[in-house]
Amino acid sequence: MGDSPSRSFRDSSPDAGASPHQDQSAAGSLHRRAVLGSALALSACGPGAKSQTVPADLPPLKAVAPFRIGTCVQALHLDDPSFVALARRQVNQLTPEWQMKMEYIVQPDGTFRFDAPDRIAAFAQANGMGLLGHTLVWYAQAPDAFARLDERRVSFEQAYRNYILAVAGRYAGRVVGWDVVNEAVAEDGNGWRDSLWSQRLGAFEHIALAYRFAREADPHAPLLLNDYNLEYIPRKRATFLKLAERLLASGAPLTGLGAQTHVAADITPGKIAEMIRDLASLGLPIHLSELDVSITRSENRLLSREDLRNRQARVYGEAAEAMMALPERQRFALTLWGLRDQDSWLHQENASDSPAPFDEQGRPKAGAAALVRTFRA
Ligand code: 9MR
Repeated sequence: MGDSPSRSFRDSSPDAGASPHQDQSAAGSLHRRAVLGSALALSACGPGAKSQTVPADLPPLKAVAPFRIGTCVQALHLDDPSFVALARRQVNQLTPEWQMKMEYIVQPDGTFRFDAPDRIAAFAQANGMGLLGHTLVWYAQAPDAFARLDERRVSFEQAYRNYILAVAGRYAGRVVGWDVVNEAVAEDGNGWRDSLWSQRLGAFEHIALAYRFAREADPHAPLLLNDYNLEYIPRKRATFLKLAERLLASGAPLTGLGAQTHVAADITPGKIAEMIRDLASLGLPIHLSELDVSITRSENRLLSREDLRNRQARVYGEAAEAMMALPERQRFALTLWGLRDQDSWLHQENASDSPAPFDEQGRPKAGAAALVRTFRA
C-alpha cells in the first residue's frame, strides 16, 4: 500500500493533531497564566525591535553544530525535491513524523505495514543520516487490534512484546536511538498517563517492559523517554525525572531523555535552558527532540507579529545554547519538528503560523541564523 494522504489518515486517529498547548487541564491553564504574566513584564523592555537580517551565505546547520541536527519527515516529503535538497544540506538525522507509530504500522486485522518507514529508513541510510525511531509506545495510540485482542490465542503481554520486537527488531543496528515511550507523564505532573497499556499491563510495568523488549530487539540502540511541556510545567518535569529514576533503579535500559520543546515565541527567556539543565542532572544524554516555536500560540497580546518573530529567533538561539552548555557526552541531538513553515503540524492546524527556522522557499529565517550563530560561538 502506498502512502495514504496524510491529512485524512491522521484525522481518523482520535488524537490526531493532539496539541500540547491546547491542554484544558488545570495545569494547562496554570502554565498559560505563568507565560502571560512573565511575557507582559518583558514586553515593556523591547517591543518594536528591528527584525534580524539573515546572511545569504549561512552555513548548513549540520556543518556547524557539534552534535547531530535532525528533522521530522514523512514519506511524502521524499517526493518533494526542494525538501530533499534542504534536508540533505541542513540535517544529518531524521525522525519519522508519524509513519513509525502504531497508527501507521498496525492494520485493523493486526498485521503490520512497513512500506513508509522502510522508505524513510532507506533514505536516511542512502544519505548518511541517522534514523531516530519514533515511537514504540504512546498512550494516545492504542489500535483496535490490541483493544480487541483474543487472549485465548495470545496474551496481551505477548502481543505487546511481539509488536516491539517486530518494529525495533526490523530496524535494529540501523537507528541512532528509539523514543521507546512517548508522553508517559500526566499533564498536571500527578503521576502517569492512563492508557490501554497501563490498564492491561500496569502503570509502571508497561513502561519498564517496553524498555526491556526494545533492548531485546536491539542490543545496542540508545533507548529514550520522550515528553513535552517540560519547560512550561515544572511539576510535570519533576515527575518525568522521577519516572526516569525509577526506571533506572528497576534496571530498565533507559539511556537518554527527550524534551520535545514545542514552545511559543513568547515563552519566558531562560525556561528552556532551565529545563535542559534540570534534565541533565541525571547524567543521561539529552535529545531536544521536536523543537518548534509557534508564533500564533503566543498569548501575550501586547507583542506585535514582528516582536514575536524576533522572539522566535531568540528562542531558537536559546535552545541551541542550552544544548551547547551540556557536557559533550550528554549532547544527543537537536531535532527540528519541521524544517520549512509549511512542513509543520502547527502550520497545518493554523495556516497563519510560521514556526519553523526555514521559510516556504527553504530560505533560512532569523531562527536558522540564531542556531548557526550559537553553534559557532
Ligand atoms: O507532527 C505529527 C503529526 O503529523 C501527527 O499527525 C501526530 C499524530 O501522529 O503527531 C505529530 O507529532 C507529535 C509527536 O509524534 C509527539 N509529540 C507531539 C507531536 C506534535 O503533535
